[in-house]
Amino acid sequence: MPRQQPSVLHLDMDAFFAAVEQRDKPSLRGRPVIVGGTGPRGVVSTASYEARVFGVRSAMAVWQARRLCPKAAVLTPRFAAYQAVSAVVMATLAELSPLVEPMSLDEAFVDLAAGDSDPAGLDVAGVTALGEELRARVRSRTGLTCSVGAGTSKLMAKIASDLHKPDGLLVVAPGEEQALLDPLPVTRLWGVGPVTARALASRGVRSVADLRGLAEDELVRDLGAAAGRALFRLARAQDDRAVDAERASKSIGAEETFPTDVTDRSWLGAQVERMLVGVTRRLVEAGIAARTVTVKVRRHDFDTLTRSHTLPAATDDAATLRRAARTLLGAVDVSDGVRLVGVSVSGFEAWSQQRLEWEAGDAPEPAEPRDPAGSAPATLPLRRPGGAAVPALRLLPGLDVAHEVHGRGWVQGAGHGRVTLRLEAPGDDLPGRVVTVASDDPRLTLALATPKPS
Ligand code: TTP
Ligand code: MG
Repeated sequence: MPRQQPSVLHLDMDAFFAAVEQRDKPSLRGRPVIVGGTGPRGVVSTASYEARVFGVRSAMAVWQARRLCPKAAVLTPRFAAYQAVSAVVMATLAELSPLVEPMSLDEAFVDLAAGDSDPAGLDVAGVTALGEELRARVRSRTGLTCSVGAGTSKLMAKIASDLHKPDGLLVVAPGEEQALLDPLPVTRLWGVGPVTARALASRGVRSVADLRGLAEDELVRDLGAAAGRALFRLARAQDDRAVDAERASKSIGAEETFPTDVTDRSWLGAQVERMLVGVTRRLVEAGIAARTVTVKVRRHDFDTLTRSHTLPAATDDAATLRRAARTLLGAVDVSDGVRLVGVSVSGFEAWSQQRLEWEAGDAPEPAEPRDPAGSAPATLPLRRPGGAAVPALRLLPGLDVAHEVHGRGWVQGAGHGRVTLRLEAPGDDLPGRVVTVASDDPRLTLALATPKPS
Protein backbone atom coordinates (compact mmCIF):
# COMPACT_ATOMS: atom_id res chain seq x y z
CA MET A 1 0.00 0.00 0.00
CA PRO A 2 1.71 3.22 -1.09
CA ARG A 3 1.72 6.05 1.43
CA GLN A 4 -1.05 8.61 1.09
CA GLN A 5 0.99 11.31 2.83
CA PRO A 6 4.47 12.80 2.28
CA SER A 7 5.69 11.18 5.48
CA VAL A 8 9.20 10.13 4.39
CA LEU A 9 11.67 12.94 5.03
CA HIS A 10 15.28 13.22 3.85
CA LEU A 11 17.81 15.70 5.20
CA ASP A 12 21.19 16.46 3.64
CA MET A 13 23.62 19.09 4.91
CA ASP A 14 24.84 21.67 2.38
CA ALA A 15 28.51 21.43 1.29
CA PHE A 16 28.97 19.67 4.58
CA PHE A 17 32.71 19.48 5.32
CA ALA A 18 33.34 22.86 3.68
CA ALA A 19 30.48 24.50 5.59
CA VAL A 20 31.90 23.28 8.91
CA GLU A 21 35.27 24.75 7.93
CA GLN A 22 33.70 28.12 7.08
CA ARG A 23 31.79 28.11 10.35
CA ASP A 24 34.94 27.39 12.37
CA LYS A 25 37.24 29.67 10.35
CA PRO A 26 35.62 33.12 10.03
CA SER A 27 38.20 34.33 7.50
CA LEU A 28 36.91 31.70 5.03
CA ARG A 29 33.23 32.69 5.11
CA GLY A 30 32.03 33.68 1.66
CA ARG A 31 35.24 32.39 0.11
CA PRO A 32 36.00 29.30 -1.99
CA VAL A 33 37.00 26.38 0.22
CA ILE A 34 38.08 22.91 -0.87
CA VAL A 35 38.29 20.06 1.65
CA GLY A 36 40.30 17.05 0.58
CA GLY A 37 43.60 15.26 0.52
CA THR A 38 46.41 17.77 0.63
CA GLY A 39 49.06 15.36 -0.68
CA PRO A 40 50.17 15.21 -4.33
CA ARG A 41 47.48 12.71 -5.27
CA GLY A 42 44.76 14.18 -3.06
CA VAL A 43 41.12 14.07 -4.10
CA VAL A 44 38.42 16.65 -3.37
CA SER A 45 35.99 15.52 -0.65
CA THR A 46 33.80 18.53 -1.12
CA ALA A 47 33.91 22.19 -2.04
CA SER A 48 32.01 25.25 -0.82
CA TYR A 49 29.47 26.66 -3.22
CA GLU A 50 31.84 29.57 -3.88
CA ALA A 51 34.34 27.03 -5.28
CA ARG A 52 31.70 25.04 -7.18
CA VAL A 53 31.05 28.13 -9.32
CA PHE A 54 34.49 27.49 -10.81
CA GLY A 55 33.61 23.88 -11.61
CA VAL A 56 35.25 22.26 -8.58
CA ARG A 57 33.51 18.97 -7.75
CA SER A 58 33.76 16.09 -5.28
CA ALA A 59 36.11 13.27 -6.36
CA MET A 60 38.13 15.57 -8.65
CA ALA A 61 41.93 15.59 -8.23
CA VAL A 62 42.95 18.42 -5.92
CA TRP A 63 45.59 19.67 -8.40
CA GLN A 64 42.88 20.04 -11.00
CA ALA A 65 40.60 21.83 -8.53
CA ARG A 66 43.41 24.23 -7.63
CA ARG A 67 43.90 24.99 -11.28
CA LEU A 68 40.18 25.77 -11.72
CA CYS A 69 40.05 27.90 -8.59
CA PRO A 70 43.52 29.11 -7.57
CA LYS A 71 42.11 31.37 -4.83
CA ALA A 72 40.50 28.51 -2.93
CA ALA A 73 41.71 27.54 0.53
CA VAL A 74 42.56 23.81 0.41
CA LEU A 75 42.10 22.17 3.79
CA THR A 76 42.63 18.70 5.21
CA PRO A 77 39.45 17.18 6.69
CA ARG A 78 38.80 17.50 10.43
CA PHE A 79 36.65 14.43 10.93
CA ALA A 80 36.12 14.92 14.65
CA ALA A 81 34.45 18.28 13.98
CA TYR A 82 32.20 16.76 11.29
CA GLN A 83 31.26 13.88 13.54
CA ALA A 84 30.32 16.25 16.37
CA VAL A 85 27.99 18.20 14.03
CA SER A 86 26.55 14.96 12.70
CA ALA A 87 25.64 13.83 16.22
CA VAL A 88 23.70 17.07 16.79
CA VAL A 89 21.88 16.73 13.45
CA MET A 90 20.94 13.09 14.08
CA ALA A 91 19.70 13.95 17.59
CA THR A 92 17.56 16.75 16.10
CA LEU A 93 16.05 14.28 13.63
CA ALA A 94 15.33 11.85 16.47
CA GLU A 95 13.03 14.49 17.96
CA LEU A 96 10.74 14.06 14.95
CA SER A 97 10.43 10.29 15.02
CA PRO A 98 12.04 7.23 16.58
CA LEU A 99 12.67 5.89 13.07
CA VAL A 100 15.78 7.56 11.62
CA GLU A 101 18.07 5.88 9.08
CA PRO A 102 21.44 7.64 8.82
CA MET A 103 22.99 7.25 5.36
CA SER A 104 26.25 9.06 6.08
CA LEU A 105 27.52 11.74 8.43
CA ASP A 106 25.44 14.41 6.73
CA GLU A 107 22.38 12.59 5.44
CA ALA A 108 19.44 10.63 6.88
CA PHE A 109 15.91 9.45 6.22
CA VAL A 110 13.13 9.86 8.79
CA ASP A 111 9.79 8.05 8.80
CA LEU A 112 7.50 10.76 10.17
CA ALA A 113 4.56 8.34 10.35
CA ALA A 114 6.42 6.30 12.96
CA GLY A 115 6.51 9.27 15.33
CA ASP A 116 3.74 10.56 17.53
CA SER A 117 2.90 13.50 15.30
CA ASP A 118 -0.79 13.73 14.64
CA PRO A 119 -1.37 11.79 11.41
CA ALA A 120 -3.67 14.59 10.27
CA GLY A 121 -0.63 16.91 10.48
CA LEU A 122 1.28 14.89 7.90
CA ASP A 123 -0.36 16.51 4.91
CA VAL A 124 1.67 18.81 2.66
CA ALA A 125 1.07 21.89 4.83
CA GLY A 126 1.90 20.02 8.03
CA VAL A 127 5.09 18.41 6.67
CA THR A 128 6.18 21.75 5.17
CA ALA A 129 5.84 23.41 8.58
CA LEU A 130 7.69 20.52 10.20
CA GLY A 131 10.47 20.73 7.61
CA GLU A 132 10.91 24.46 8.17
CA GLU A 133 11.00 23.97 11.93
CA LEU A 134 13.59 21.21 11.49
CA ARG A 135 15.76 23.42 9.29
CA ALA A 136 15.55 26.26 11.82
CA ARG A 137 16.60 23.91 14.64
CA VAL A 138 19.53 22.53 12.67
CA ARG A 139 20.64 26.02 11.80
CA SER A 140 20.44 27.34 15.35
CA ARG A 141 22.11 24.27 16.89
CA THR A 142 24.91 23.81 14.35
CA GLY A 143 25.20 27.19 12.62
CA LEU A 144 24.85 25.35 9.29
CA THR A 145 22.27 25.08 6.55
CA CYS A 146 20.71 21.89 5.25
CA SER A 147 18.26 20.87 2.58
CA VAL A 148 15.16 18.84 3.34
CA GLY A 149 12.87 16.87 1.07
CA ALA A 150 9.75 14.90 1.81
CA GLY A 151 7.44 12.70 -0.15
CA THR A 152 5.55 9.44 -0.19
CA SER A 153 8.72 7.32 -0.56
CA LYS A 154 12.46 7.34 0.00
CA LEU A 155 12.96 7.94 -3.71
CA MET A 156 10.85 11.09 -3.68
CA ALA A 157 12.27 12.42 -0.41
CA LYS A 158 15.86 12.02 -1.60
CA ILE A 159 15.22 13.59 -4.98
CA ALA A 160 13.26 16.42 -3.32
CA SER A 161 16.03 17.34 -0.89
CA ASP A 162 18.44 17.61 -3.80
CA LEU A 163 16.21 19.67 -6.09
CA HIS A 164 16.04 22.78 -3.90
CA LYS A 165 19.61 22.56 -2.59
CA PRO A 166 21.26 24.51 -0.98
CA ASP A 167 19.24 25.75 2.01
CA GLY A 168 16.00 24.50 0.51
CA LEU A 169 12.85 22.58 1.30
CA LEU A 170 10.61 20.69 -1.07
CA VAL A 171 7.62 18.59 -0.10
CA VAL A 172 6.30 16.58 -3.03
CA ALA A 173 2.53 16.42 -2.84
CA PRO A 174 1.00 12.95 -3.25
CA GLY A 175 0.01 12.60 -6.87
CA GLU A 176 2.75 14.94 -8.13
CA GLU A 177 5.50 12.31 -8.13
CA GLN A 178 5.41 11.37 -11.77
CA ALA A 179 5.41 14.94 -13.04
CA LEU A 180 8.48 15.65 -10.93
CA LEU A 181 10.38 12.52 -12.01
CA ASP A 182 9.65 12.53 -15.74
CA PRO A 183 12.06 15.27 -16.88
CA LEU A 184 14.94 14.07 -14.67
CA PRO A 185 17.86 12.08 -16.15
CA VAL A 186 17.66 8.32 -15.51
CA THR A 187 20.92 8.54 -13.53
CA ARG A 188 18.90 10.08 -10.69
CA LEU A 189 17.27 6.68 -10.08
CA TRP A 190 18.88 4.18 -7.76
CA GLY A 191 20.92 1.53 -9.50
CA VAL A 192 21.49 3.40 -12.76
CA GLY A 193 25.27 3.57 -12.98
CA PRO A 194 27.26 4.74 -16.00
CA VAL A 195 27.15 1.32 -17.73
CA THR A 196 23.36 1.07 -17.50
CA ALA A 197 23.02 4.75 -18.44
CA ARG A 198 25.08 4.19 -21.59
CA ALA A 199 23.09 1.10 -22.53
CA LEU A 200 19.86 3.03 -22.05
CA ALA A 201 21.18 6.04 -23.98
CA SER A 202 21.95 3.77 -26.93
CA ARG A 203 18.23 3.03 -27.04
CA GLY A 204 17.48 6.76 -26.89
CA VAL A 205 16.52 6.65 -23.22
CA ARG A 206 17.79 9.62 -21.23
CA SER A 207 15.01 10.91 -19.02
CA VAL A 208 12.73 9.03 -16.67
CA ALA A 209 9.89 9.75 -19.10
CA ASP A 210 11.91 8.01 -21.86
CA LEU A 211 12.48 5.07 -19.56
CA ARG A 212 8.75 4.65 -19.06
CA GLY A 213 8.56 3.98 -22.77
CA LEU A 214 10.31 0.62 -22.29
CA ALA A 215 8.24 -2.41 -21.40
CA GLU A 216 9.04 -4.33 -18.25
CA ASP A 217 10.13 -7.46 -20.14
CA GLU A 218 12.52 -5.39 -22.26
CA LEU A 219 14.15 -4.04 -19.10
CA VAL A 220 14.24 -7.52 -17.57
CA ARG A 221 15.86 -8.90 -20.70
CA ASP A 222 18.49 -6.15 -20.69
CA LEU A 223 19.21 -5.87 -17.00
CA GLY A 224 18.10 -9.12 -15.42
CA ALA A 225 14.97 -9.78 -13.40
CA ALA A 226 15.79 -7.96 -10.18
CA ALA A 227 17.32 -4.79 -11.63
CA GLY A 228 14.89 -4.63 -14.56
CA ARG A 229 11.82 -4.89 -12.38
CA ALA A 230 13.18 -2.44 -9.82
CA LEU A 231 13.93 0.16 -12.47
CA PHE A 232 10.54 -0.32 -14.08
CA ARG A 233 8.94 0.46 -10.73
CA LEU A 234 11.19 3.37 -9.77
CA ALA A 235 10.48 5.06 -13.10
CA ARG A 236 6.82 5.00 -12.06
CA ALA A 237 7.59 6.40 -8.61
CA GLN A 238 6.81 3.02 -7.07
CA ASP A 239 9.15 2.59 -4.13
CA ASP A 240 8.06 0.85 -0.95
CA ARG A 241 11.45 0.58 0.77
CA ALA A 242 11.01 1.15 4.47
CA VAL A 243 13.07 3.54 6.55
CA ASP A 244 15.26 1.10 8.48
CA ALA A 245 17.19 2.37 11.47
CA GLU A 246 19.35 -0.79 11.55
CA ARG A 247 20.39 -1.01 7.94
CA ALA A 248 23.08 1.64 8.02
CA SER A 249 25.41 -0.29 10.25
CA LYS A 250 25.71 -3.58 8.33
CA SER A 251 27.40 -3.08 5.00
CA ILE A 252 28.04 -0.53 2.28
CA GLY A 253 28.11 -1.67 -1.31
CA ALA A 254 27.19 -1.21 -4.92
CA GLU A 255 26.39 -3.54 -7.77
CA GLU A 256 25.48 -3.24 -11.36
CA THR A 257 23.69 -5.49 -13.82
CA PHE A 258 24.93 -5.47 -17.39
CA PRO A 259 22.81 -5.49 -20.51
CA THR A 260 24.86 -8.40 -21.92
CA ASP A 261 26.98 -11.23 -20.52
CA VAL A 262 30.52 -10.06 -19.97
CA THR A 263 33.60 -12.28 -20.19
CA ASP A 264 36.26 -9.57 -20.24
CA ARG A 265 37.93 -9.87 -16.87
CA SER A 266 39.78 -6.59 -17.03
CA TRP A 267 36.62 -4.72 -17.92
CA LEU A 268 34.86 -6.35 -14.97
CA GLY A 269 37.78 -5.39 -12.77
CA ALA A 270 37.45 -1.79 -13.91
CA GLN A 271 33.74 -1.79 -13.03
CA VAL A 272 34.46 -3.16 -9.56
CA GLU A 273 37.11 -0.51 -9.03
CA ARG A 274 34.76 2.22 -10.17
CA MET A 275 32.06 1.06 -7.77
CA LEU A 276 34.61 0.79 -5.00
CA VAL A 277 35.42 4.49 -5.39
CA GLY A 278 31.84 5.30 -4.39
CA VAL A 279 31.86 2.70 -1.62
CA THR A 280 35.09 4.10 -0.17
CA ARG A 281 33.68 7.60 -0.34
CA ARG A 282 30.65 6.52 1.68
CA LEU A 283 32.94 4.93 4.24
CA VAL A 284 34.86 8.16 4.57
CA GLU A 285 31.64 10.16 4.73
CA ALA A 286 30.34 7.93 7.49
CA GLY A 287 33.60 8.31 9.36
CA ILE A 288 34.13 4.56 9.64
CA ALA A 289 36.57 1.90 8.46
CA ALA A 290 35.80 -1.62 7.22
CA ARG A 291 37.54 -4.96 7.70
CA THR A 292 35.80 -7.20 5.20
CA VAL A 293 35.58 -6.82 1.44
CA THR A 294 33.06 -8.89 -0.51
CA VAL A 295 32.78 -9.33 -4.25
CA LYS A 296 29.57 -10.69 -5.75
CA VAL A 297 29.27 -12.18 -9.22
CA ARG A 298 26.13 -13.40 -10.95
CA ARG A 299 26.85 -15.70 -13.84
CA HIS A 300 24.97 -15.97 -17.11
CA ASP A 301 22.86 -18.80 -15.64
CA PHE A 302 21.94 -16.59 -12.63
CA ASP A 303 24.09 -18.69 -10.35
CA THR A 304 25.32 -16.10 -7.82
CA LEU A 305 28.49 -16.41 -5.82
CA THR A 306 30.12 -14.18 -3.26
CA ARG A 307 33.75 -14.17 -2.13
CA SER A 308 34.95 -12.32 0.96
CA HIS A 309 38.29 -11.34 2.39
CA THR A 310 38.88 -10.03 5.89
CA LEU A 311 41.79 -7.64 6.32
CA PRO A 312 44.10 -7.64 9.34
CA ALA A 313 42.83 -4.20 10.34
CA ALA A 314 39.89 -2.02 9.47
CA THR A 315 40.64 0.55 6.80
CA ASP A 316 39.09 3.21 4.60
CA ASP A 317 42.13 3.28 2.35
CA ALA A 318 41.06 3.04 -1.29
CA ALA A 319 44.22 1.23 -2.47
CA THR A 320 43.99 -1.47 0.22
CA LEU A 321 40.33 -2.14 -0.52
CA ARG A 322 41.03 -2.18 -4.25
CA ARG A 323 43.80 -4.77 -3.89
CA ALA A 324 41.52 -7.03 -1.87
CA ALA A 325 38.66 -6.71 -4.37
CA ARG A 326 40.96 -7.36 -7.31
CA THR A 327 42.31 -10.54 -5.72
CA LEU A 328 38.79 -11.76 -4.98
CA LEU A 329 37.57 -11.12 -8.50
CA GLY A 330 40.69 -12.73 -9.92
CA ALA A 331 39.72 -16.02 -8.25
CA VAL A 332 36.31 -16.19 -9.93
CA ASP A 333 35.85 -17.95 -13.26
CA VAL A 334 34.13 -15.49 -15.60
CA SER A 335 34.76 -17.31 -18.88
CA ASP A 336 31.10 -18.28 -19.37
CA GLY A 337 29.92 -14.70 -18.96
CA VAL A 338 28.84 -12.54 -16.06
CA ARG A 339 25.57 -10.69 -15.66
CA LEU A 340 26.22 -8.67 -12.52
CA VAL A 341 29.12 -7.66 -10.34
CA GLY A 342 28.97 -6.03 -6.97
CA VAL A 343 31.36 -5.06 -4.24
CA SER A 344 30.66 -4.29 -0.61
CA VAL A 345 32.50 -3.67 2.62
CA SER A 346 31.45 -4.61 6.13
CA GLY A 347 32.84 -5.26 9.59
CA PHE A 348 32.86 -1.61 10.56
CA GLU A 349 34.91 0.08 13.19
CA ALA A 350 34.80 3.70 14.25
CA TRP A 351 37.39 5.66 12.39
CA SER A 352 38.53 7.65 15.37
CA GLN A 353 41.71 5.86 16.34
CA GLN A 354 42.86 5.41 12.82
CA ARG A 355 42.14 9.02 11.92
CA LEU A 356 43.97 10.34 14.93
CA GLU A 357 47.00 8.34 13.94
CA TRP A 358 46.67 9.50 10.41
CA GLU A 359 46.40 13.14 11.41
CA ALA A 360 49.23 12.87 13.87
CA GLY A 361 51.59 10.62 11.93
CA ASP A 362 53.70 8.52 14.26
CA ALA A 363 53.47 11.03 17.05
CA PRO A 364 53.92 9.73 20.58
CA GLU A 365 51.05 9.60 23.00
CA PRO A 366 49.83 13.08 23.85
CA ALA A 367 51.71 14.60 26.74
CA GLU A 368 48.51 15.89 28.26
CA PRO A 369 45.80 13.41 29.18
CA ARG A 370 42.78 13.53 26.94
CA ASP A 371 39.53 14.52 28.45
CA PRO A 372 37.77 11.18 28.96
CA ALA A 373 34.38 12.76 28.21
CA GLY A 374 35.82 13.62 24.86
CA SER A 375 34.65 17.21 24.71
CA ALA A 376 37.85 19.15 25.23
CA PRO A 377 40.43 19.08 22.46
CA ALA A 378 43.61 17.26 23.35
CA THR A 379 46.85 18.84 22.22
CA LEU A 380 49.92 17.22 20.83
CA PRO A 381 53.30 18.87 21.36
CA LEU A 382 55.33 19.35 18.23
CA ARG A 383 58.47 18.59 20.20
CA ARG A 384 59.07 15.87 22.67
CA PRO A 385 59.59 17.24 26.17
CA GLY A 386 63.35 16.70 25.74
CA GLY A 387 63.42 19.09 22.82
CA ALA A 388 63.66 16.79 19.79
CA ALA A 389 61.14 17.58 17.08
CA VAL A 390 58.44 15.01 16.41
CA PRO A 391 59.12 14.46 12.73
CA ALA A 392 55.94 12.70 11.70
CA LEU A 393 53.57 15.24 13.15
CA ARG A 394 52.36 16.99 10.08
CA LEU A 395 51.15 20.56 10.15
CA LEU A 396 48.50 20.00 7.50
CA PRO A 397 46.55 23.05 6.34
CA GLY A 398 43.30 23.44 8.25
CA LEU A 399 44.27 21.68 11.48
CA ASP A 400 43.69 23.44 14.78
CA VAL A 401 46.73 24.56 16.77
CA ALA A 402 47.53 26.52 19.88
CA HIS A 403 50.54 28.76 20.46
CA GLU A 404 51.59 29.74 23.96
CA VAL A 405 52.04 33.39 23.00
CA HIS A 406 49.68 33.90 20.07
CA GLY A 407 46.80 31.75 21.26
CA ARG A 408 44.52 29.48 19.25
CA GLY A 409 44.52 29.27 15.49
CA TRP A 410 44.75 26.97 12.49
CA VAL A 411 47.47 26.06 10.04
CA GLN A 412 47.21 28.13 6.90
CA GLY A 413 50.38 26.82 5.33
CA ALA A 414 53.68 25.26 6.25
CA GLY A 415 57.02 24.73 4.56
CA HIS A 416 60.69 25.67 4.60
CA GLY A 417 60.74 25.39 8.37
CA ARG A 418 58.00 27.92 8.91
CA VAL A 419 54.30 27.72 9.54
CA THR A 420 51.69 30.39 8.94
CA LEU A 421 48.88 30.45 11.45
CA ARG A 422 45.51 32.16 11.19
CA LEU A 423 44.63 33.22 14.70
CA GLU A 424 40.96 32.28 14.84
CA ALA A 425 39.25 29.25 16.31
CA PRO A 426 35.86 27.50 16.45
CA GLY A 427 33.36 29.80 18.14
CA ASP A 428 35.01 33.01 16.90
CA ASP A 429 32.91 35.48 14.94
CA LEU A 430 35.58 37.69 13.45
CA PRO A 431 38.50 36.81 11.21
CA GLY A 432 41.81 36.54 13.01
CA ARG A 433 45.17 37.89 11.92
CA VAL A 434 48.02 35.87 10.44
CA VAL A 435 51.37 35.14 12.09
CA THR A 436 54.34 33.09 10.95
CA VAL A 437 56.43 31.08 13.40
CA ALA A 438 59.13 28.43 13.09
CA SER A 439 57.55 25.02 12.55
CA ASP A 440 59.63 23.57 15.38
CA ASP A 441 58.62 26.35 17.77
CA PRO A 442 58.27 24.50 21.11
CA ARG A 443 55.37 26.77 22.08
CA LEU A 444 53.25 25.44 19.22
CA THR A 445 50.92 22.47 19.76
CA LEU A 446 48.54 20.69 17.43
CA ALA A 447 45.01 20.58 18.87
CA LEU A 448 43.33 17.32 17.92
CA ALA A 449 39.69 17.27 18.85
CA THR A 450 39.09 13.98 20.62
CA PRO A 451 36.07 12.23 19.16
CA LYS A 452 33.38 11.22 21.56
CA PRO A 453 33.52 7.51 22.35
CA SER A 454 30.88 5.81 20.24
P1 TTP B 1 27.36 15.22 -0.03
O1 TTP B 1 26.09 15.42 0.77
O2 TTP B 1 27.29 14.39 -1.27
O3 TTP B 1 27.96 16.63 -0.45
P2 TTP B 1 28.00 17.98 0.33
O4 TTP B 1 27.24 17.93 1.61
O5 TTP B 1 29.43 18.41 0.47
O6 TTP B 1 27.34 19.00 -0.68
P3 TTP B 1 25.79 19.14 -1.08
O7 TTP B 1 25.05 18.11 -0.27
O8 TTP B 1 25.44 20.55 -0.69
O9 TTP B 1 25.75 18.92 -2.54
O10 TTP B 1 28.47 14.58 0.90
C1 TTP B 1 28.59 14.92 2.27
C2 TTP B 1 30.05 14.97 2.68
O11 TTP B 1 30.68 13.74 2.39
C3 TTP B 1 30.86 16.01 1.96
O12 TTP B 1 30.81 17.30 2.57
C4 TTP B 1 32.25 15.44 1.99
C5 TTP B 1 32.03 13.95 1.97
N1 TTP B 1 32.29 13.45 0.60
C6 TTP B 1 33.52 12.89 0.30
O13 TTP B 1 34.39 12.76 1.18
N2 TTP B 1 33.76 12.47 -0.99
C7 TTP B 1 32.82 12.60 -1.99
O14 TTP B 1 33.08 12.20 -3.14
C8 TTP B 1 31.53 13.17 -1.66
C9 TTP B 1 30.46 13.32 -2.71
C10 TTP B 1 31.31 13.57 -0.37
MG1 MG C 1 25.36 17.09 1.72
